[in-house]
Amino acid sequence: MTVTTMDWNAQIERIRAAKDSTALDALELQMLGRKQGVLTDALKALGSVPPEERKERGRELNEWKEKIVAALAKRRQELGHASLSRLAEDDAIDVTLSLPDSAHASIGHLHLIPEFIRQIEEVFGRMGFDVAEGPEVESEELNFDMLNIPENHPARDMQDTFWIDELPGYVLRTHTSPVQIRYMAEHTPPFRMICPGRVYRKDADATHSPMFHQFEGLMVGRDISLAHLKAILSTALRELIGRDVEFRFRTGFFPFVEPGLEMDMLWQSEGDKEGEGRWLEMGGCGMVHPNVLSNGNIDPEQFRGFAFGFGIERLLMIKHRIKDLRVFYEGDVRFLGQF
Ligand code: FA5
Repeated sequence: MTVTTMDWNAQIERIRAAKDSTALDALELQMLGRKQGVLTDALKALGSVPPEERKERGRELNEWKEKIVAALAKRRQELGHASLSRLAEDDAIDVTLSLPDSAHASIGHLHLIPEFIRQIEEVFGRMGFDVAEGPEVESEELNFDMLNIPENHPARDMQDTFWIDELPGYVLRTHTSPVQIRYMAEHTPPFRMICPGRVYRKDADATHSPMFHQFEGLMVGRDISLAHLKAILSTALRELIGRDVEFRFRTGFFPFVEPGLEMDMLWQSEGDKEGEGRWLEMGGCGMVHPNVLSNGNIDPEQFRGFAFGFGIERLLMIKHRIKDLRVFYEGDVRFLGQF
């Protein structure tokens, strides 16, 4: 193979003129490719050059190879810089540009229910409560039986259950209390947990919604008493409402606690002229019934615990002085945007 000086200069010119890195890669392959590169072939062909010329030809070819490698590297760098500077131009963001109507360019935020759930998790989390979850389609067994509510017991009617025709034995959970059983079965006392979530009942008026939210609480240990329950609830609820709201405990019946209590908060909107206001029920609570501890594989001779279940919408009604909970679900941004 005869390789003239002119040939190599022309190749170097082609490298310098390469438009982009794809063209450059193709040139590199043509010249230095292991199988068909012209320079590689020329070096291989040195063997057939007469011995007296071989040394000189070899030196020459190696010089060209160095020049070609250097030209490729240089062009590659130039093209790299070119594409980076093009990127910088194309992607430039003008941070001073004002939006067409900046008054409406506000950033969204969470709906007040999930936001309140986060606060609940934070407040109880600081008191060492774990956050648990449970399914919304729940077995009748966990929603009722394991909670000491036997079949045909009137307590089943108290909760206006949605039954599922296609799935006998299952209901849309009427409360978050079945998560007590689920949690007890998987954890060894002492423990404390809360479980916020959606629940369902055939109920609809200004203070009742067919889908609403509750949060359950459960604390089990060797020496847990009603005093712990009251202390924890009073502290947490005051913090969640954000002001010193008036509340009261009164006795209440739930088959899964003994004794059982209900908690009400004074429901008085600003401007209410009624004077003494009204009490709105926030939730139920009490000492976990021994049968329920046994159903959760916990020995009631060794451990005691308290449980509570509160309505999230109801707490928000008190917190923001809202009279009708249906506004939570209407999706009216004039209402939601206030929080
Ligand atoms: C229960 O659901 C019990 N599981 C609570 C409990 C847990 C008691 C642990 C003892 C131990 P109740 O049915 O009262 O209880 O409901 C609890 C709260 O949910 C009510 O006080 C109320 O705040 C809220 N609530 C009930 N029904 C509705 C509804 N349809 N819409 C909005 N909130 C509701």
